[in-house]
Amino acid sequence: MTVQTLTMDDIRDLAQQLRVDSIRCSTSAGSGHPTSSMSAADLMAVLLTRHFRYDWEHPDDPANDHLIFSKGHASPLLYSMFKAVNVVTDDELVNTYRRFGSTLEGHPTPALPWVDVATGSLGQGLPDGVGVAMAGRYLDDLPYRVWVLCGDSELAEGSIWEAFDKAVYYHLSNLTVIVDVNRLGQRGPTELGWDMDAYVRRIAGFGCEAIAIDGHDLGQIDEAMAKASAGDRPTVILAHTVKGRGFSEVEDREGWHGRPLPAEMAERAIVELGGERHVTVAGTRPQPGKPRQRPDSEVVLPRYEIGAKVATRLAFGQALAAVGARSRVVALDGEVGNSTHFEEFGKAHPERYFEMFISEQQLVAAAVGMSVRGYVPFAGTFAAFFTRAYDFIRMSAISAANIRLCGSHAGVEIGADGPSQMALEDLAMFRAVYGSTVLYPSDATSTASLVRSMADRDGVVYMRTTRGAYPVIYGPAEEFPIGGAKVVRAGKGDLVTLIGAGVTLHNCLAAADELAGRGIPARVIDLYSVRPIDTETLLAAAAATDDRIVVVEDHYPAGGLGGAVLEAFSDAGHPVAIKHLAVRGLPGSGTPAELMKAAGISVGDIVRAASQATGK
Ligand SMILES: Cc1ncc(C[n+]2csc(CCOP(=O)(O)OP(=O)(O)O)c2C)c(N)n1
Repeated sequence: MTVQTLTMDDIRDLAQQLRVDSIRCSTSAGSGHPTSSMSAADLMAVLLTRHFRYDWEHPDDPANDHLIFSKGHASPLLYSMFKAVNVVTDDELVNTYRRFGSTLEGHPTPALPWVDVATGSLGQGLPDGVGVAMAGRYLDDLPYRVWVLCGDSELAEGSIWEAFDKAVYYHLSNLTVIVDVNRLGQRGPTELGWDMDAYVRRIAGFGCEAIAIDGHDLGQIDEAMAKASAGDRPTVILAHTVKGRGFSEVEDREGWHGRPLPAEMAERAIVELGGERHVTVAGTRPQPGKPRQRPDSEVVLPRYEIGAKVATRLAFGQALAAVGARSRVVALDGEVGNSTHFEEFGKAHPERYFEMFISEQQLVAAAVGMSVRGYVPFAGTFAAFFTRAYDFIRMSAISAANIRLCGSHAGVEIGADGPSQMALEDLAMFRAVYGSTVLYPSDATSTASLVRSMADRDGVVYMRTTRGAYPVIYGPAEEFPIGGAKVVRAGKGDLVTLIGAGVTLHNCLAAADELAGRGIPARVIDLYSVRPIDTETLLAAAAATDDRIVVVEDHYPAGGLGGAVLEAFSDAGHPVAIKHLAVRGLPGSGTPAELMKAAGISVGDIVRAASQATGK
C-alpha cells in the first residue's frame, strides 16, 4: 500500500513499522541496536512523511534534502526507513542486514546511494552535516535542508560543540539537528539524563534555536520540524524519548544497548507493537533546482626561477590560488592561513574560502561535507594538528570522500617553536589511511605542479609542506606524476643512493656534493610521492648502487619515508637493509640547522652514513 495523504494515525502506524522492522532485522542478524532505533522511530516517521524533501529515485538530485544519522548505530531504523520508501526490500532488510557483502552494513556508509557519509564513530555526522549545509548556503545556493539525528550520549563529543559553534557562525538556518534524548548511552545513563533544561541552556548558549519536545508526541514533533524549517538559525530539536520505546520489557532499561532481542522476545515485541506491517510512503519531492554555476577559467600555475629560495608552504598557497580558477575548488583554513599560506586562496577567491577557526575536527568534517556535494575542498593547518582530526580523516576514507589536506611546518626543521608545533608522525598517519595519497615536495615548482594534480585526485590526498625557504630545483617544464620520483642526480659509477624529500632532499644534495669530493659518487632521489611510491625507480637505484641506500627524513622513524621505501622493496620481492636517518629523540627548540644535526639528519650525518655504507 502506498499512503499519499497521511493522517497522524498513519504516521503512528509507520513509526510502529519502523520499530518492528528494526527488531526484525537485528534479531535476524544476531546483532545491532534495536533499542536505539526504537526511541527515534516517531521522530523519523514524522520527518520522512512530512518534512524531508527527497526524490528517492534520484538520490543525486542536487535539490534533495540530506539526512545524516550521526548516531550511525541506529542503522536498523535508517534501513527500515529505506524499506518504507521502497528503495530496499523487506527481504534485503531482514535477510542481508549486517551480512557479508551486503550494503546494509552495521553502520551506514555511502555504499548506499541515500547515505552521504559514513557514521558510527560518534560525533562526526553532525560536523559533516555542517559541511553539507555550508555547501547548500554558500556554494550551491539551493534551499535544501540538512537533517541530522544525534544521540544524547553522543553530545559528550567535543566535535558536536565545534559543529554547533560553526553552524551558528555560518548562519546555517538550513540545518536541523534532532537529538534523541533517551537518557541512556551504551553502558548506562548519560551525564545529563533527561535534564532537558540543561540541554536547552547549553545549546541556546551557542546561539542555536533549541526546542525541547516530547519525542513521542507526533504533533509536537511535527510542529518543531515545521518551526525549524522556517527558522533563521540552526535549530536543535531536543526530543525527550524512551530507549526501547514500544516494547515494555526493554523500555528505559539498562543493559539493552546494542543487543538484538532474542527470537522469542522479538515475537512478543512485534505483537505488542501491533504486528508486522509493509506500508510504503512516497514522502515529499524537493522543488526542482540547480546549483549555482560559476565560470571556470584557465589554471596558470606560478613559475619559479631555479635557485630562488621559496618555501614550499608559500608555493602551495600560490598554486592553490591559481588552481582556484576552477570554480569547484574551495579552501578551508584552521586559523593559521597566514602560516600555511592558505590565505593566498582567500585573497583570490574570498567567496570560496572558509575560516573554520581552531577546530580541526570541524575543519576536516566541513571538507567532507563539501565533498558530498561534489566540490573540491582543500583544508589546511599545521601538519601536527591534523593528528587531532585523525578519526575524521580515517572515517572520510570510509565515506569515500574526496578531500585534500595540506599540513605545513613539518619536522624539526621548523626550529625555535619547539616540538609541540612539529609534525613528526604525519606521514605515518596519512600513509595508514585507506586509499590515501601522500605527497611531500621539496621545491616550489614540484609543489605547484602537485597541487594541480591534487585537485583531480580522489580519496584522502595529503601534502606535507616545509616552513623554511630552500632553492628551487626544477624548471617549469618538469612533470611530477603522482606515484613518480625524481632522480635528481645520477651517474654511471654511483656507489650509494640517497633518498630524501622536503628539506632532507636539500641535505641529500649537499651531501652528494661533499661525497663527490671524497670520490664517492651518489645517486639522489626526490621521493616527492610517498604513497603511491615509485618502486621502479627505487629498484633501479638499488641495482645501480648495489643495494647501498640511505633514507633521510625529518619525521620519527616509524611509518615515514623509510617505512615506505622498505615496504616498496619488500613488496617487490627485493628486501633491502637501508641506512635510515630519522628523528629518534625528542626535539626541543633551536635553529633548523641545530635541530637537524641533533636529530642526525644533517648533511654531515648523511655523508657519514653514505661513507659507512660504501666502506670508504
Ligand atoms: C567515538 C565513539 N566512541 C564510542 C563509541 C561506542 N558507542 C556506540 S553507541 C554508544 C552510546 C551512544 O549513546 P547515545 O548517543 O545516547 O545513543 P543511543 O543509542 O542511546 O540512542 C557508544 C559509547 C562510538 N561508536 N564512537
